[in-house]
Amino acid sequence: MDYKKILTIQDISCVGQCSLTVALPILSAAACETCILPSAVLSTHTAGFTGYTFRDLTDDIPAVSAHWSKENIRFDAVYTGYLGSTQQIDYVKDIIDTLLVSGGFSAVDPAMADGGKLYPAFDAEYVDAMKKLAFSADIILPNITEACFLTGSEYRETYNEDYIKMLIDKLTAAGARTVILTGVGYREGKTGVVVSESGSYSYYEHRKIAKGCHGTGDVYASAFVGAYLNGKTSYDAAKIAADYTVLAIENTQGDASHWYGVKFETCLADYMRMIGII
Ligand code: PXL
Repeated sequence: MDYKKILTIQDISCVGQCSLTVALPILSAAACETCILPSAVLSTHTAGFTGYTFRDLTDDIPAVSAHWSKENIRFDAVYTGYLGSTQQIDYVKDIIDTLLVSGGFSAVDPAMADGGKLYPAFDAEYVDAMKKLAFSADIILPNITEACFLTGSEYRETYNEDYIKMLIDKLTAAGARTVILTGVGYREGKTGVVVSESGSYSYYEHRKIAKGCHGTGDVYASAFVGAYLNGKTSYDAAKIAADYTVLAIENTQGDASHWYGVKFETCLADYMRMIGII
C-alpha cells in the first residue's frame, strides 16, 4: 500500500474532542504517517466551555519549519484546521508553499465560524488572512457560515439551491479549486455536502440527526482528507466522511453529558472499512 506522509496544523484542545485530538487518530486510522504542528494549546475548545487557557504557539512556527526544511522533510499533504492567530496564517501558507512535495495537495478547513457567527477568538482581520490561505489551497472544506465570511455573503438559516450555487460560484471566482461545502440541507430531516471542482456541482444528501454536535467539522474534514489520501475521488471521500460522521453522532446521541464532542473512536473500524484499509 502507498504510505503517505501528511502534516496537519491545528490546535491541541486538550479536552473536547476536536482539532488535533480528532485529526491525529483519524488520519492514523487512514494509514497515513501523521505529523503535527500545534497552532496553540488550550485546556478545552472554546465552544461551550468558559475560562479555558490558551497558549499561542505562533512564535515557534518559523523555527519548526526551518528545522524541517534543513532536514529535508517534505509532506504529501498539508491539512490545516483551527489556527491560533492572524500572523500564523501567513506562516502556514509559507509551509504549504515550501514543504509540500510536487504533486502533493493542501486542504484547508477554515475553521473559524458556525451558526452564522465567528468563533470567539476571531475577528475581521483573521477572516481576511484566512481568505488568502483558503483561496490558494487545493481543497477547502467550509461550512455555510464560513463560506459566507469568505465571500462576504449574507448568512441565511433557510435557503434554496440557488443560494448554495451562488456561494459556490463566489468561492470559485475568488480562486477556490475543490470546494467541499458541508451542512447543506434542503429538506426536513436531511443534510448533506456539496462537492464542487472548478465550479461543478454534485450533492450527497444524508440523514440529519436532530442534535447539533460540536467537533463534527473536524471529524468530517479529517475523515475526508484520510479517504482522499487513500485515492478516493473528492465525491467518494466526501460521502465516506459524511457517513462516518453520522455514525459518530449516532454513537453520541442520548448521552447528554457528552455535549462537547462526538464519540468518533468507537466507529473508527467502520471508517477503515469504508476506505478499504481493512
Ligand atoms: O472544532 C473547531 C475548533 C477547534 N479548536 C478550537 C475550537 C473550535 C471550535 O470552537 O474552539 C480551540
